[in-house]
Amino acid sequence: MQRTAFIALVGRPNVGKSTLLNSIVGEKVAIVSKKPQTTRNRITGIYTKGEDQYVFLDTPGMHKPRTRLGDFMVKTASETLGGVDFAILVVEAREEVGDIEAQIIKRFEQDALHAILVINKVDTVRPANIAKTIAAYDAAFKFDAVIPLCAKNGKGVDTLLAECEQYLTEGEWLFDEDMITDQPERVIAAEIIREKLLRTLDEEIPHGTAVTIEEWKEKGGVVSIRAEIYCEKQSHKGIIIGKRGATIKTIGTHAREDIERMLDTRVFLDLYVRVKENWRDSGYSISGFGYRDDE
Ligand SMILES: Nc1nc2c(ncn2[C@@H]2O[C@H](COP(=O)(O)OP(=O)(O)OP(=O)(O)O)[C@@H](O)[C@H]2O)c(=O)[nH]1
Ligand SMILES: [Mg+2]
Repeated sequence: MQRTAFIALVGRPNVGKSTLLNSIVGEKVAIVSKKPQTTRNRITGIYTKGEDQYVFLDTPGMHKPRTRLGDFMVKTASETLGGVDFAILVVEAREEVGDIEAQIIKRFEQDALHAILVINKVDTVRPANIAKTIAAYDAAFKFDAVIPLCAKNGKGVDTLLAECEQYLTEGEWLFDEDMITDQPERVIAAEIIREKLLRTLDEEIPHGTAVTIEEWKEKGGVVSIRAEIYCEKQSHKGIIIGKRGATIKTIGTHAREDIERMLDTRVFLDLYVRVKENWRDSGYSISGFGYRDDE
């Protein structure tokens, strides 16, 4: 008999939710960067073992939104919590419950949602800090389990998966056995380019970028992709391109390598940079970039 469960990964930005998702499914389905607010959409990661299928939903980090895109991101995370069997709250060992975490916990209470607490990045903290963090969260909510782990090297992820088993219920799988995500390859390719922007550029600029795939052609064992990078200011465009095109070249090379790995084929990647002022506050633009804005 097949069993399945829907599980939300929630938490503030930058705690390692997407890293954990990738670690669970064993491949990169969600982009990761050092900068907060990397994830913008809900991302599905599917883990199937024997008769059991776990559908994990990675979400944008919960934060106080300052743009319409931010509103969309927080709404996405919040709505995801409405449709799952249980949640995993991912935190870092901060020794106290933060405002954002307290709000998420309130939501668990309102929805009578079961939750597991994951204390991530244990490779960076002392055991005493972990113990204090556990004590603080124990006092705030009755988590079904508390699991310290390291999403980056995978240590503790097996324990988390074993803990998730109790929530499985009998029911037909929604996805094929060999599927690890429901995102189309084009969407992942655009995300990979956005990841390289986040990793290459300073602070604010990459947060104002969006990537669209304009062309995708396969011929003679080569995939040719034309992608457009949108940024918010003419000056940002100059920075993205760099001196004599050096920056955009680096971004393109790194993105192409990752896309080739994903598709297991040779790739030609052509990148264009365009300016669309204040697109993060335009409902029209953000839905055009694939961030639905229903309001
Ligand atoms: N040292 C260490 N770093 C980690 C670990 N897990 C994630 N990171 C790093 O933390 C940063 C943020 O990781 P993400 O997975 O993008 O975090 P996120 O929670 O998805 O962030 P948003 O999408 O912005 O909400 C990256 O630089 C990761 O490499 C870990 O277990 N140990
Ligand atoms: Mg993320």
